[in-house]
Amino acid sequence: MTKKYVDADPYRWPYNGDLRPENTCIIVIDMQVDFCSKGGYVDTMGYDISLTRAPIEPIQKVLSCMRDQGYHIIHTREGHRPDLADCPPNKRWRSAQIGAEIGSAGPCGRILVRGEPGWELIPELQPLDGEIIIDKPGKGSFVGTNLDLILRSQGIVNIILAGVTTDVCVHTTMRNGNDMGYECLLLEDCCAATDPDNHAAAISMVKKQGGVFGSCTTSDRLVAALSPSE
Ligand code: C5J
Repeated sequence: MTKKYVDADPYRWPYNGDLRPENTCIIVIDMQVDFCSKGGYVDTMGYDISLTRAPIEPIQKVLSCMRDQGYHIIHTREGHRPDLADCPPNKRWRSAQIGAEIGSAGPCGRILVRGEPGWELIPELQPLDGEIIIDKPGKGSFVGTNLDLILRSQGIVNIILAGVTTDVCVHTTMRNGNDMGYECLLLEDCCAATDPDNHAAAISMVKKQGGVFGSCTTSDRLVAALSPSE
């Protein structure tokens, strides 16, 4: 096997140099209207959506490269059933405390409810035909979904992570994935949090202990590694 690595911190990724389109995916997490657009959940909570919109362009660049090379592309959406039967009461209560109750009507429809305009992926990052979409009721992408079964069935062992928010859904997915034995890479400029300090802290946490949850890089370094050499 010819080994291939992405220049990353704190270690070049993947650890074993087995980087191929067949065994590697990107998971673009929750780039939904509710997280990135005016009138959505994040905006209603009073956070600055310019932060969660910042990764759109770098993600587009990475997706274009990975699609060209035939890598697996997976998208996730956070959302609940219209009857909210899969929304834990404490999650609903917590969201009400901050003025954006899950299931309540807002400018983008019912907040974080499947099928509503706010739950849709943003127009700039629409999946292409054949790309997998995972609907998840929680922060992590593995709990309450068939993501692990899909990855194992497809022979995917390397996960590249992008999306929002770095400190919540992206981190939970990365931590769970790492514990399950997946080799994870966080794309720093393809993620964002509602607080820049939390974004920086979340990246710093990954890099501790020699890469306790995986490694970190940027869109440019990933594209340079994946692009065919002249
Ligand atoms: C949150 C997410 N922050 N996608 N969800 O509730 O990070």
